[in-house]
Amino acid sequence: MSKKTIFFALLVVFSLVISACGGAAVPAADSEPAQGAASSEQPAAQTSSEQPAAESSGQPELAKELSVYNWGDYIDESLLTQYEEKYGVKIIYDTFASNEDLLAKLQAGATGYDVIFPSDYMVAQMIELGMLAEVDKNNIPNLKNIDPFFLNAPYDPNNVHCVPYQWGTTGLAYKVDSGLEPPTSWADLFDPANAQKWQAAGGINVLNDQRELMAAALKYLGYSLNEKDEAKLEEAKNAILAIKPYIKTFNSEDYDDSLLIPGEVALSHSWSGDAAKAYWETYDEASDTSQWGYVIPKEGAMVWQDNICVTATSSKKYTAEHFMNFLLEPEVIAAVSNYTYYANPNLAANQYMDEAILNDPSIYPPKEVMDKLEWAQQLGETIFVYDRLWTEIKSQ
Ligand code: N2P
Repeated sequence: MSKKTIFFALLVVFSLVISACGGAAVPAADSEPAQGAASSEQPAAQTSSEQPAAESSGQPELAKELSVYNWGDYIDESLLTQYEEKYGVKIIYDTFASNEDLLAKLQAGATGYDVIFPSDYMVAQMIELGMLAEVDKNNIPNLKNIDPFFLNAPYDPNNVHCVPYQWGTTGLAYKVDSGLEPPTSWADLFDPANAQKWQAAGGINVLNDQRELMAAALKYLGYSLNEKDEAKLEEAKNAILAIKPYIKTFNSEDYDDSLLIPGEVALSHSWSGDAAKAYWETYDEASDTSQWGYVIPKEGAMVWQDNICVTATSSKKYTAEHFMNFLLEPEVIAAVSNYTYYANPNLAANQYMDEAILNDPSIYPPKEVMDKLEWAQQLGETIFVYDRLWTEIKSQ
């Protein structure tokens, strides 16, 4: 079986598994919405920074600038330069550490951002809060490149607001020469005796991300990562506090480059792509070994999909859609994933992807691993409990 065939077999398995466990995405190629469904295209409003439609093309002109707010280390920034040079649009680029940081920043009144990259559950929450614009799919023809399995997810039916970017899992990255056995369980992080050993072996990093760290602690305790019961959430908080003395860093923005690759920690709560980057950047061809490994703990973990969306406050919706369409070009999104080591759902991009990434089971997990993963749901009012617990965790 060729490497490509293995990849497609894995993708099929992945699709089946996610459907079976009621995952986020519902294959719906035949229920693709009518193009006119997303009909919020504003007539070039007075407030828009875009010029009214030119008679000849029927399209507004591109704005001079576009403000993009993305996760830390989640794109090869030379692609932004490529876009700027090709289309004459200056990209103002800024990054965040977590979905909650993104939400807080927008809720605090930051109205300047046009394009943002929330995960699945945060898309649902932002739609509910009226924070996302509807997109005009006529301006995003590259949507045709997306595997239909990843479209029409329950958090944004018919992709009225967002298009898929990349997806991945959250597990444990470990340094293989730390002298400790590779982790297999969240207890390797949350049992204080184990945490103390990892601290002594080089240190521990956890994601600076309240939903992710609570999810890990909830899984350790045997609960769903969508648990809303306050007593169980308190338990998870206490599990985190019990190992806090052994945590060296809370970093979800540049931990792969600043902590994993240089060997500044021995264990890290980690997203799949960042762990894969550490694996490949420390890979030694001669011995076929790397300094970093990645596991999904046996209790299970989070699987997520990040999306490209336009803010409701953007006055540059056409330019934002134009930029989204650029990111969905097969060569462009392949270059994104070849740089970030995350999986992307763009089928037409596979021919441009590094074989090593397409065939890496820590990036595209096999069925038995996918079976253990859970998608995050939006938690409604429970987010206020999360905010309180997170403040307690960070301040104690
Ligand atoms: C990469 C950020 C991954 C985003 N550094 C996780 N949703």
